Amino acid sequence: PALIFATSNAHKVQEVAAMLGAPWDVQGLRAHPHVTLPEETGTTFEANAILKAEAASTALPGLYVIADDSGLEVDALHGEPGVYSARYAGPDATDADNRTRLKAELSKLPPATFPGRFRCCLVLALDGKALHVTHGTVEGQLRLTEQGSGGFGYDSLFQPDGFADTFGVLSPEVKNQLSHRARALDLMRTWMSQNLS
Ligand code: ITT
Repeated sequence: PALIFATSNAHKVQEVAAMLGAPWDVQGLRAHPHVTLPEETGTTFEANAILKAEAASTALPGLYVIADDSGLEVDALHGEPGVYSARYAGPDATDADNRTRLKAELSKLPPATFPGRFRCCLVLALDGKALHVTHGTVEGQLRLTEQGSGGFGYDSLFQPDGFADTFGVLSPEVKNQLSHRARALDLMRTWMSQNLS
């Protein structure tokens, strides 16, 4: 069956499509241009993921829809950028702008290691109602200089625990084994296999 991923982020679609596999046919919003995503007015990943999944599934009756709200928390920045990860450098910020802001904020602090984590909330919805919510986290350290060009967003600054390289250097296969999104998707896959025909 089709699983419509209600996101404007092609990297998220690529990762989830690579991870989920049969029987699901993961599709982005390209084939459904009438679907517009709501403003992310929530203050938690879960609230924003529910907003996106429920709005898109209202516009796509009878279709299973997932949404992902995710971001980076840095302990030394009191959890920032958090739910504002996509808008850290401003409303129209690019990933590169956001990385530049993060490096600038970390550079103002006394030299230290900077523990943090990526979080992902996934929501599955049908006909405007959330059916299931899962969460995933990956712990690691922020680096002050970018390393590698793989992945997207903050990947080139984030070194997952147990590895000596950032997600910008590690292969997509490695990222997809241990990422916040992989962990949330594992839980969603299990629920779908037990609850959907
Ligand atoms: P949609 O809301 O349309 O899904 P978005 O990119 O705006 O797309 P979010 O609002 O969930 O998504 O913001 C997530 C931000 O957190 C994203 O812009 C990245 O900068 C960062 N992020 C999330 N997952 C990431 C990952 O796996 N690697 C690197 N950065 C990630």
